[in-house]
Parts: sequence; C-alpha cells; structure tokens
Amino acid sequence: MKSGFITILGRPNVGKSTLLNCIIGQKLAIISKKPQTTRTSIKAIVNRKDAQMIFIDTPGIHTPKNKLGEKMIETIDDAREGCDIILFLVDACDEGIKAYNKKILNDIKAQKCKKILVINKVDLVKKESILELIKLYQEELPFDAIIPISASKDDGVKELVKEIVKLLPEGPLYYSEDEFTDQTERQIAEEIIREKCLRLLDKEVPHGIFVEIIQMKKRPRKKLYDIEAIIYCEKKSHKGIIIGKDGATLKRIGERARPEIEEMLDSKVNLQLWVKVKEGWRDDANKLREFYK
Ligand SMILES: Nc1nc2c(ncn2[C@@H]2O[C@H](COP(=O)(O)OP(=O)(O)OP(=O)(O)O)[C@@H](O)[C@H]2O)c(=O)[nH]1
Ligand SMILES: [Mg+2]
Repeated sequence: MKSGFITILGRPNVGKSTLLNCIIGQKLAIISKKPQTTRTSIKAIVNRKDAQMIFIDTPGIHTPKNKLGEKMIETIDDAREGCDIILFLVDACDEGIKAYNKKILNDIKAQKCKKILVINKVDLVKKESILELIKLYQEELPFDAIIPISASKDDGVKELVKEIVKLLPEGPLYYSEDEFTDQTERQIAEEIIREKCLRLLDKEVPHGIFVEIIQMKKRPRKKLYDIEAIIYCEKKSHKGIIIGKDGATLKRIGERARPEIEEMLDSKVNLQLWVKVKEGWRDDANKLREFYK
C-alpha cells in the first residue's frame, strides 16, 4: 500500500483548484478568473486499490497586502510542511521563468519531499513553447517528474496521477475509506456562494467578501433544506453593489448558488441571503479569527 500527502502549490490563478477538482472528478474547490480565489487549504482524499492520496489545494502564493493574505500564506506553509509530494503548478503561457516562480523554486529547493513540475493550461500554447519551459525549469531544479497538462480539459491529468502513485512512499491508510474531504457541507455551501460573488462582482468588492451560513436545517421527513447565509463585505458602498438595483444582483447570486448547493446536498434548498458590512475585516486580527476559526 502506498499513501501520502500531495500539496498543490503555485501562484494565484494558475489552476490549482481546477486541477484538484479534475483529479477527484467533482467540484469541491471553487474556481474563478480572479486571483486569490482559494483562501484556505482544502483536502481531498482519493482511494485506489494500491494507494491513498491526500491532495491539498492551497491559496495562491502572493505577497500579502493585508492580514487575510498573511493568514493565507501561513496556510500554504503549513500544507507544505511534511508533505510527501509537491505539485508545483506553472502557467504554460509564461515566457521564461517568472520572478515569482523563481522565488517559489528557491523556497521548495531545500525541501526533502518529491517534486513534480506541472505545466498547466497547455491548451493555450504551442508545443514548442512547452518544451522551452521544460528545459528552463530542468536547469533550475532536478524535478522527479515534469508533466504538461490542461486541468480544465482533463488532458494529461491521468498521467500525472500515475506519476504521483509511482513517487508515493509505502504507508498506512491515513483516512478511513469513506472519508472524502475535510470540508463540511456548510463550508462547501459557503464557498459556492462566495464563488458566485467572485464571478458576478468586480474589482475589490468580491475580495472583501466573507460568507457565513447562520442556519442550515433539514426539514423533517423532507428532502428540503432551509439555508440562511450572510454575505459580509468591507464597505457600505459595497453592500449596495452586492444587493444591486431592486435587489437584482443578490437575487442572481442566489439563483446561481442554489442549484449547486442542491446538487451537493441532493435536496431542494430554500436559500435566503443577507448582506452586512464588517468594516475592514481583512485587516482586523479579531474579526479574522472570528471568521476563520
Ligand atoms: N485555458 C485553461 N484555463 C484553465 C486551465 N486550468 C484552469 N484554468 C482557468 O484558470 C482560472 C483560475 O483557475 P483556478 O483553479 O481558480 O486557479 P487557482 O490556482 O486555484 O487560483 P487561486 O485559488 O486564486 O490561487 C479559471 O478561470 C480556470 O477556468 C487550463 O488547463 N486551461
Ligand atoms: Mg484556487
């Protein structure tokens, strides 16, 4: 039996969460075009006859601009510590090795674990430029494997998983076989709502959002949940934008989130959303602690 922890690392927006979802074959981590979508580490356990793989999706590596950012970086460091394999994701569209990726290379160099360079989004580039990137990275670090993939098109991902199994050490079952993730249904539902905010809102507004479910109750003998959630934002002006004219934007957020939550819970959902202001919470240690317990 082989087993181990595989941490997915890389700059924001490179496709880490898309890869996690592709590997497990369902949507667990939220995805958006905006950087810093993922804020916490998300575990997904994949069981095979010969191996147990625990994948950890992490926030994108960036220079923090507030206390939330600092917390995200701590999360990444924790996920890296003691892992068996690092999947270092880079963008196939990069020309050469970007400065932020050089820094990541430097940080992981000394780490004892196995390292796989994953070149993502190969659907967007020509083969020659991928080969060029491979050459450049090979000169920087002796990776245990280099795999080009397209996470959104499920291309090369099976090969990547094969390589991971090869590199995993012999080990015990860390989780019972019926466990699939460390995320609760409540957390997943909160993230689905936040994803719709990221997709429907612009500029700073979605980055200052925190979603909290305050009520999630199944009606007795019915396949129906009543869910109430608060969308916190950082400024009064943001509240108006989130609600929209005659409540249209908030309605749209709910309409998009509800079917996905229903699919996850395999039940009908009655979803009620509220918007509240929590001034500057991303830079307030106490409020952060309250949100990310
Ligand atoms: N063309 C293309 N787009 C991709 C691919 N993988 C991911 N994307 C897109 O890249 C964007 C970012 O994807 P995410 O999975 O949210 O990226 P991430 O690395 O988790 O980002 P953070 O959570 O912000 O660190 C989304 O718009 C994805 O649809 C790919 O293989 N090809
Ligand atoms: Mg992500």
